[in-house]
Amino acid sequence: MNRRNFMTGMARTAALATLAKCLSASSATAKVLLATGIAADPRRPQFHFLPAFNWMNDPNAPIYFNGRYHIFYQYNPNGAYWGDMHWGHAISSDMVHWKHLPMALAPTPGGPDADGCFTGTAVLQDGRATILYTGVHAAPADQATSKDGPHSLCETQCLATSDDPELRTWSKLATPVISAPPPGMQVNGFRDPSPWRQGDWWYLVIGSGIANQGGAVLLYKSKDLRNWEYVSILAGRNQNGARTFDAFDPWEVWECPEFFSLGERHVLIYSTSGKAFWQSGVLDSARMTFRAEHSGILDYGSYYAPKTQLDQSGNRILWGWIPETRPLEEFKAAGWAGLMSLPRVLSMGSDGLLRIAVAKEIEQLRRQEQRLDLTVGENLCRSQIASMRLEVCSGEILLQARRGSDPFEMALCELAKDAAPWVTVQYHPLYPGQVSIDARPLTVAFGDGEDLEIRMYIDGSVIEVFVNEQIAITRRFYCSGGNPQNLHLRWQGKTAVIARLSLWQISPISADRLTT
Ligand code: DQQ
Repeated sequence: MNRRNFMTGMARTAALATLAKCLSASSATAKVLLATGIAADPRRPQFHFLPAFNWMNDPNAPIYFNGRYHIFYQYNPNGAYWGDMHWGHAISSDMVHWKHLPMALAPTPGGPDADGCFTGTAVLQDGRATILYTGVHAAPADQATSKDGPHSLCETQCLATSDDPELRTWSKLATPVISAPPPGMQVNGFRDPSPWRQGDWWYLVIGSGIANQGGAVLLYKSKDLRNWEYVSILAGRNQNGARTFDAFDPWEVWECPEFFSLGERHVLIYSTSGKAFWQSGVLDSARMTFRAEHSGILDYGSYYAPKTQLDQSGNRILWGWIPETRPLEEFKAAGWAGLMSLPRVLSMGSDGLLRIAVAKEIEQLRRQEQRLDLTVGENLCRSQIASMRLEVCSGEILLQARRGSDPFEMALCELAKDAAPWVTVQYHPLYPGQVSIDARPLTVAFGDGEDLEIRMYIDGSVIEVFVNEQIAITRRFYCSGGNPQNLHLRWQGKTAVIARLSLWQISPISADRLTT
């Protein structure tokens, strides 16, 4: 970084901080100026979805409806920090390019969601779009279901419907459809409803935690989405034999649960303590009990509160919130915080383990492939790798490498000499069932003779890394200075292990980085 870049960067940050403050006063001029700053922010992703301004967190109610994809998300219209939860909304024909629509849900003064419209799920009931979501309002401690710092919140499950072909407008029921946790149950949280249709019934899971027992997923059933009967605890820390012996926080809540069939099995996902988890197993649909057989982590990096939908071909698509990892004051000043992961297709391996792959739709953004010519011998391969570039911090990398008797390492770096790598991938034949990402060893169930396959999607300040469709790890990077970085690869070990190495530039999804 040179001094000029540094000064430009500092000046921009200071100006954006002032503008972010003005924005809470909703000044149109401030918005225009902030947009200008955001459009020039080298840390702002260009092919991931995020709102034009301000804070976003969980994906909400993704649904394919009327020939279009809709994504809703937790949104703070007042600035780039968590609070005053509304639902942002965007529409797409391909899950890649988005158009922002007006906010879909806002708190109703005096209503059950007066202090926030929290996470929820969309379903179609007789063709009509219906959302179940958690409404929160401040309540005395003895009526609270959750504590947010010094504040006591009452969480109830609310319902809204839309008859608009673009789901722009929603009508809320005035009273919650589930107004309290099961009688006698002392909960640490009661939120994020996720319904599905099964036979003649609607079922619903709600994220919860039972005092001194830990996280739990509560199961309800209904004939009409409006009158709900509590059934049982479907899963939890002390259920299914899973995770029972870990040390746990007595205030633990399993947030954003979702339960769905995938291949021959059923899958539960939930988020807690900053990580998103999955379990796969067997549902006894007569008793409505779930026996987990396998479990894992959906993403080892900055990734939380994922939510799924079916795409137009019936694939199970996972969306997740990628949070900031830089200090609050920095992202507040930037005027934006949080983004949506790329759409990930989930499938079930015959071994009962989850497989995760980025949706093929993203490939339309590829341009300018640089592919390593493997026929030229060791020295020329090395110089080819050294000359490959990803410009302006926006691209995709695919590595396929043979797991033989030679160790190797691939690092993604800025061009500056001796710059610390942004991501390092290592393989060592002493540990044939492992790959290390940034020195963290991760177990991969390789088939006989199966190559190591690494895919990376690099975008401004985020890198999504995938290993053999089994492991995902999302990293954040905040370059200093005012310009996006050009990146290159450093290879250690014999290049003869490489079966394929390709880099693509990735096109932005909008002209102005506002993802409109
Ligand atoms: N975020 C929402 C909650 C959910 C949490 C509030 C998970 O509904 O439990 O913004 O990130």
